[in-house]
Amino acid sequence: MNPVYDNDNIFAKILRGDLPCIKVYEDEHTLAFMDIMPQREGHTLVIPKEPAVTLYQLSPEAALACMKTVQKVGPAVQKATGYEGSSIFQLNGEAAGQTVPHIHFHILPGSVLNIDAL
Ligand code: DGP
Repeated sequence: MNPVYDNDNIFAKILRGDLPCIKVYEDEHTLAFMDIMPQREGHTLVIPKEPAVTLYQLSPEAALACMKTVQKVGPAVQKATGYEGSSIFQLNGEAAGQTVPHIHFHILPGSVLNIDAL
C-alpha cells in the first residue's frame, strides 16, 4: 500500500519556508540543500517540490527534474569538497532506513561504501 504523504514532514516545512535550510540550488521543480547531519563535509540533499514519500510515488516528470538537479549539483559538490567522485543514493520506506518521509536524493562526496550508519 502506498504511504500517505504527511504535509508536516520536515522537508515539506523546508519547502514552505517554515524551517530554514542552507540552500545550494533551487528551480521550479526541485530544491537542493545541505544535510543537517552530514556523513561527510559537503553532504547535500536534492528533493522534488512535488509531494511524494518514496521514489515509487513520484511522477516520472518530477523524478527527471530531480536527476537534472543532481547532475547540476553533484559536480559542484565534488568541486567544492575536492573529491573526484561522489555517491548518489536514496532510501524508500522506514524499512529501508528512510527517516524523512519526503523523497530525497543524497549527494555524498566520495564513496558511500565506507559509511557505517546512513
Ligand atoms: P534518510 O535516512 O535517507 O531519510 O535521510 C534523511 C536525511 O535528512 C539525514 O541525512 C538527515 C537529514 N535531515 C533530517 N532533518 C533535517 C533538517 O531539518 N534539515 C536538513 N537540512 N537535513 C535534515
